[in-house]
Amino acid sequence: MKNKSFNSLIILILSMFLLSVQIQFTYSEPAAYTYSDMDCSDESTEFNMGSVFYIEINAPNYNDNPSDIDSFSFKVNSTINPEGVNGFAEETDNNTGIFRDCILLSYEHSSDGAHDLITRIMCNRNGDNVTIAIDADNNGINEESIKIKVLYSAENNLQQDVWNFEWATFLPMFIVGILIALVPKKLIDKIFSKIPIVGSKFEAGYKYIDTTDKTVSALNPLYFWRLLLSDMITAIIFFIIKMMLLAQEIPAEYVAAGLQVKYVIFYGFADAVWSLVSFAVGYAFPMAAKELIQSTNQ
Ligand SMILES: [Ca+2]
Ligand SMILES: [Ca+2]
Repeated sequence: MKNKSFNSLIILILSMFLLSVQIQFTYSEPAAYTYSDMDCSDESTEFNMGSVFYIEINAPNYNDNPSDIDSFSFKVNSTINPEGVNGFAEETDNNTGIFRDCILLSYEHSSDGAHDLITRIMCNRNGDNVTIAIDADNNGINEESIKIKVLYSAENNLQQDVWNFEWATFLPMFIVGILIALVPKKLIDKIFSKIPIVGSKFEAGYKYIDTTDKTVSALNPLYFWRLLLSDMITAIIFFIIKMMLLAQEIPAEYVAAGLQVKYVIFYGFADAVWSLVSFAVGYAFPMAAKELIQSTNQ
């Protein structure tokens, strides 16, 4: 009995020793892992298109200065951007030898990382593969290579499409705004006096219309319940946007993802906002300039 417990004690001491050796071994070896969270606790190598992920690199060889934060760069590329960019790994504290960076799977462009600047790698929105190559022991040769699977994300693609500014929709409305602002007031009055919807008085400025307003609700319950220009211009904007919405086609990827309704609402709303903004700028700018010239002449 005594012998048995002695053996157990020996095994316990031996396993503790082995465990400590194991831990030390893991820490001194250069290694890199990717995570979905900022604290680097949720390890993963698959991330949604458009999202951000985090990388932690154990690289004691780059800890040149024990009383300051060190940094080094590594390489990131995707299949549509094979030349890639430089990631920027920054030490977590003065003397840890552990470095971190944050990488964005970008829709628009790739750009190098730097202190306080995120590393961006452009990816294929329908799914891509990213490779991260690291010279973790600082001997001039990359030995750590992490393969990241970039997952197709209908929701992120949708958001990208909705809030991305496009000159193609902004410019035509901007030009229409300028043209209408330049038409003489008398002519505008004459042309639009016959439209019975909302009066015939032509005024520059803004107007708030209540959502309970029956006329406006009947015109378009979805897009125009807030900020509107003058009575006449409101009617014009409404008709133009209505035509644009009807002409829109829902991309196949959203239909496949079952996002038709969401897509129409979000895209339609964003489109209406862009159109209204561009029209308002295009309309207000020549009017303001005209007033300014008149007031300086007086
Ligand atoms: Ca350091
Ligand atoms: Ca190396």
